[in-house]
This record gives sequence, C-alpha cells and structure tokens, in this order.
Amino acid sequence: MQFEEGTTLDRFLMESLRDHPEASGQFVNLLNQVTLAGKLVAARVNRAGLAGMFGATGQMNIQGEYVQKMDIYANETFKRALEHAGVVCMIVSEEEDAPIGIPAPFVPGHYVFCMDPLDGSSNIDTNASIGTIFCAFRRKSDPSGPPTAEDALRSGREIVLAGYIVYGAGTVLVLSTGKGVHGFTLDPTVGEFFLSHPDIRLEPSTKSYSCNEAYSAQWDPRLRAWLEARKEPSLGWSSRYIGSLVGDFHRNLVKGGIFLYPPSQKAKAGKLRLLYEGFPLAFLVEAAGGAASDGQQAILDKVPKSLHERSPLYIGNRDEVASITEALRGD
Ligand code: AHM
Ligand code: MG
Repeated sequence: MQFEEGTTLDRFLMESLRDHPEASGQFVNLLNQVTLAGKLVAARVNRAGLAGMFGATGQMNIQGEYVQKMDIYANETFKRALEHAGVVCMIVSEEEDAPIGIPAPFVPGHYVFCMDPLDGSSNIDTNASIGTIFCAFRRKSDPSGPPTAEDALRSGREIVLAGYIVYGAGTVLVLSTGKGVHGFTLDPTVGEFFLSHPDIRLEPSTKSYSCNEAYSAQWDPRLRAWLEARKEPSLGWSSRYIGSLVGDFHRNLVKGGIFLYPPSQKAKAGKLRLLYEGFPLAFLVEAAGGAASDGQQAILDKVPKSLHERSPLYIGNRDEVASITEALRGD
C-alpha cells in the first residue's frame, strides 16, 4: 500500500489494518497510548531546562547507572498511559528491576510491552537527541492467570510491533509491524504525527560507522583490524557518533551507517540491553533491509535469559554487518 507524505498516523493505521481484521482494536489502542505518552515526554523534553528537569536524581537504577529526572518522568508516563488502557498484561522497563503487572481495577490486555523509556538521557543537558525504544509481543501464557516469564523471555522473531521515538530537533516516531518501516513527525502545533518517512529502506552497503572508538583498545583485535581497514583514505569512510543510541540509529537508518557497541574489558557483553534496545532496533533494521548481529548470530534469533540481559550489537547496512561477523569468526 502506498501512502503520501502528510498522512496522519491514525489514517495510516486505519488503512494499513483494513485488510487485517485479525488486528484487534487493542493493537491500535496500544499504539495510541504509545503516541500519547510520546507526545507528553516530547513536551517535557522540550521544556526540560525551564522545568527543572535537567540532571540526575542522585539515585542509581538496577543497572548501576545514575537515574536522570527525565528517566523517571518518561517511565511513569509510559506506564500510566499503558496500564489503564486494557492493552498490555505486562510491562518490562529499563528503569525497573521486575516486570510490571497491571494493577486493579485496570484490565490486562493481550500485549507484553518492553521499553527503554528514555534512552541516552545523560545527553539531555546538552540538548542532544534522546529517545524511547519499545517492542511488543502477544501474550503467550494462559490469560486466566498472571503473565509469566515466558511472556517476555522469548525470541525476537516473535515481536509484533517495534519502534522508537526520537526527541531531537523534531519528534519522530519510527515503527514497524514487520512489513516496511515508516517514520512520522510530530507537528507540535496540532499535536498530530504525520507520515514524513514512508517505507524507509537501507542500501545494502554503507561507508559510515558509529561507535565509541575510545574503547577500541579493549575490543577483540579482529574488530579493531576491521575498523582500521576502513580508514584507508581512498575508501572514503566517515564516522558519526553522538553516544545516544536512538539518535545514532535514526541517523544511520535515514542516511545509512553501521552502529557498533562491542564487548570490552569493562563491559564483557557490551552495554546495551537485548530485550528493549537490541530487539526493537534489530526488528526495524531487518524490516528496512538491513541486519543486526551480536557478532555470532542475528540479534532477533536470541532468547534472553533475563529481563535486563546485555548483548553486543552490530546493526545497520547488511553487507557491513555480514563483514563484521565474518571478521569475528576468522582467526
Ligand atoms: P542508557 O540506556 O543508560 O541511556 O545507556 C545507553 C546509551 C546509548 O544511548 C548509547 O548508545 C550508549 O549508552 C553510549 O555509551 P558510551 O557512553 O559507552 O559510548
Ligand atoms: Mg538505554
């Protein structure tokens, strides 16, 4: 189905789901709650410097990282929007140790929602792009009982919806249900998301990389050699890195590029979390014709053993992801 730029998100959903009567009202309502929370977070991010929302709370989260005030706001906003709508039975959040159930009197819904409510939030004081990353699964366990671990700890191939919202110069929502990847820009004057990036496709190959190269001395030497080889001037490579996953990934999705967060001596499994960082972005990148790997296998083929499990991440144009995994397999 072809869509014109300027189509509202509502119309886009109505028309794309017309041929899928199995897509329940809950699915549309889930997206409505996500966009509502995204608009609220975008508004607060824009005013953060004025509203006293810059900076850290002084507390550490389960990952041992300092919690920013905006992290808490975003976490609470997404939770509140989702829990009352009867669309999710469980929420997994980077900000919370345990899965979040749906408190009475609210009714649990069909979906399991996994999110990093505000990734890259340590960048907020510098006005750099930050973002919300999410994916959803359909509930697996018997709906007459409480949700179980198997509802969240499952293969990325079972995702039914993934996306992110980047809060940058503008607010852009990028999402996919597996067929195509589409970007919608928020017009803050009317509070609507409009289709601005229809059917995003990644070229097979790129000449741009994004990584924290200061850690390269701690990487696998084969990866270091892979990167060094790309610096040969005649090849014309360049480097772009903000240090904010959604900002870096969004740039690479729109313009081409490979993002690397390898294991290091300090972070043996890398830094990024599989369930709500690696999975959603891998789902999007594959739907756009790219690839995502942990260096050994496709990210989406992995099955997390715990909610906050970390994974190395090589993600972007498929030829470069393939050449990195090949380099990491060689002796
Ligand atoms: P966060 O989830 O605590 O915000 O950390 C994740 C962020 C990513 O946005 C970014 O890719 C990465 O940390 C940057 O890490 P580094 O500073 O090690 O390059
Ligand atoms: Mg994060």
